[in-house]
Amino acid sequence: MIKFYYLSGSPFAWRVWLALEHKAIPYQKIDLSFSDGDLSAPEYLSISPRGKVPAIVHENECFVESSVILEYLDEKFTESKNVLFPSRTLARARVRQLINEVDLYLDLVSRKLMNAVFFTRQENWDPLRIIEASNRVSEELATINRRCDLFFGEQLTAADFTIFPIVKLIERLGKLAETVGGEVILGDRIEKRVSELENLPIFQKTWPPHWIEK
Ligand SMILES: N[C@@H](CCC(=O)N[C@@H](CS)C(=O)NCC(=O)O)C(=O)O
Repeated sequence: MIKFYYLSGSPFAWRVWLALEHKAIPYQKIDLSFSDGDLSAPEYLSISPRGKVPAIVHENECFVESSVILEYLDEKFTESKNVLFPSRTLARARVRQLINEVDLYLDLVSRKLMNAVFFTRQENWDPLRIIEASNRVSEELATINRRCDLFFGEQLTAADFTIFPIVKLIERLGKLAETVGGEVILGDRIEKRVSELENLPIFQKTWPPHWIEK
């Protein structure tokens, strides 16, 4: 059975959890704690050399990088009727494009906002830094929002499992940013897609346990 190394609140780990559930792949979820030092424990570093989540172990092989894990799961577990990557070349390229938009651009700016509000003590918050980071996040979201029709269709794909977790995290960051005048704009199409996904059972089931409200 797949061992799935998970950290609550990580959008990348959430992506893999959604994929496992969507494809109904049996797995054992191992909850790691950042504050307990689980990610830097030698045992975990032998699985995930950079001490990052998610990671999976399957058939004695270790896999890291959430987008690679999704591709692996899709290619390995072909008996599931639910695919993560469409078989048509064009549709598959567009799913990969969305993943790259998130991993190479949106993630970068959302980390700036996360550092400014989550990882800075509130008494040291710099409103200008927070507003600037909020604007950068909004700009990146706008480039995705404009092309939503290319990325999302009738079927759930890896594109949905990629956008949903990071948008949910950004919403939380945005609420904090608002308190000092920052504003994160998700975009109408992203907002619509995310709200449609939110009520589906797998999204509810995989909600980060430490996020109290749903
Ligand atoms: N590109 C990686 C990103 C993984 C990542 O940055 N994970 C964060 C949690 S969201 C992490 O493990 N951070 C701990 C650390 O860097 O020490 C992926 O897609 O899996």
